[in-house]
Amino acid sequence: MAFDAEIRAALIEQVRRFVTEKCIPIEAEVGDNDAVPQSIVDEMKNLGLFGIAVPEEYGGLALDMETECLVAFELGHTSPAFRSVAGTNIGIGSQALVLFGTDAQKSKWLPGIASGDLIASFALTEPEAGSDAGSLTTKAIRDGDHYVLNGTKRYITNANKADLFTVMARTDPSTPGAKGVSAFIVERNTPGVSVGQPEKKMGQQGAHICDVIFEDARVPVENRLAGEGEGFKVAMSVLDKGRLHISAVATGVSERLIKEMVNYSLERKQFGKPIMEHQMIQAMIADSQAETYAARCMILDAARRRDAGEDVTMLASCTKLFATEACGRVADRAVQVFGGAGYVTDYGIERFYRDVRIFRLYEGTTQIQQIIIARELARAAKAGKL
Ligand code: COS
Repeated sequence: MAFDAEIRAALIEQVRRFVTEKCIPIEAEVGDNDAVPQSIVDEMKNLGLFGIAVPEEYGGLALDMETECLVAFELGHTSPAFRSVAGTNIGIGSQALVLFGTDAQKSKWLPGIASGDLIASFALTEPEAGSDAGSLTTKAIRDGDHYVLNGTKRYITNANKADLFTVMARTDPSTPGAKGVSAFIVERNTPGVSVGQPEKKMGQQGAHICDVIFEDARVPVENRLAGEGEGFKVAMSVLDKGRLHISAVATGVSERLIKEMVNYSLERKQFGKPIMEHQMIQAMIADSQAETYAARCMILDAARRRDAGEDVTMLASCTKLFATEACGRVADRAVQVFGGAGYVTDYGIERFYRDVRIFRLYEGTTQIQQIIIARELARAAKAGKL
């Protein structure tokens, strides 16, 4: 069911005002301090942002995917570190519970996730299992009414603030690949769970990624999501949705950078006139606008199809590939249009240039999206559905 149009417009307007009035003015400060102020986190809680993808009966706003993407476009209009504060609760940290949790599991954790009082993270990647997620080696061995977890997860967003993790671990070590994997909710305060120091990274200062280490961590059987051996499918379903969301965030950043380019080009004069009147500048801005518009249309189409119950695995990969690569090109052109100023910290463009680089990597690299698209096409052809 489509979200009520008036409520949607009011929500988008609220988020736009929050981004414009509260986030944009402190982008540099957040970058310098590598931290989003608590007052901003509190406002995000008040706006209900942590719970936009949680069902109403558990305290969330239950936005449909189209509306979630419209919100994500708005959040993309400022430094992506702000979005990241609630990002895992909106997306990969909560959705395994939303999609596969039992009523008891949902009642226990979703209200806290929706309010932002509990931070949820997604723990799939390992030191030796990145793109080849199905090769993960973290073990979860059944021992009575518990599973005993051992292993290390890597680059886990918001791990340093997380209260619970969706963890993919191998319940059947004798079965290699995706089939031996199960998914669990693991609480941070479980004995044997520890979190490493935040990594120093290229961009998105204010958002953090850390290792999560499991050493004989005993997790109750009732924390398992879906059946034994179904954890990889859980992870992939979560990523299908997450990839749409990230595409929308990246496209929001592209829109912001186009605005920056246009405003700067109207002010900046060279060869006796604003650089906006030079055709080579126009070309860079026009290409950025055309690509960003295309990304926006793709994302909304894929989101509507997901809302209508279609399988959007391939479309989510198409949007992730196109929107994040386009964003990379837009950020590169923004530096070019700003010239020397694009390279200087004060203007903030170089910060966006660094921030957007991760979009092409996380939740599946561009190359993984290409693999998924090609596989889905081949599968459809073999089934006579192409
Ligand atoms: N939804 C539901 N189930 C899915 C699925 C999806 N989108 N994609 C795959 N599956 C299922 C498959 O149907 C298969 O089950 P069956 O054997 O019962 O048919 C199982 O999962 C294994 O799938 P597949 O054979 O495609 O697995 P591969 O090991 O070949 O890997 C890729 C698949 C490469 C797509 C996967 O490893 C991937 O997405 N890697 C990137 C991981 C990633 O995004 N990491 C980012 C970090 S998390 S922020």
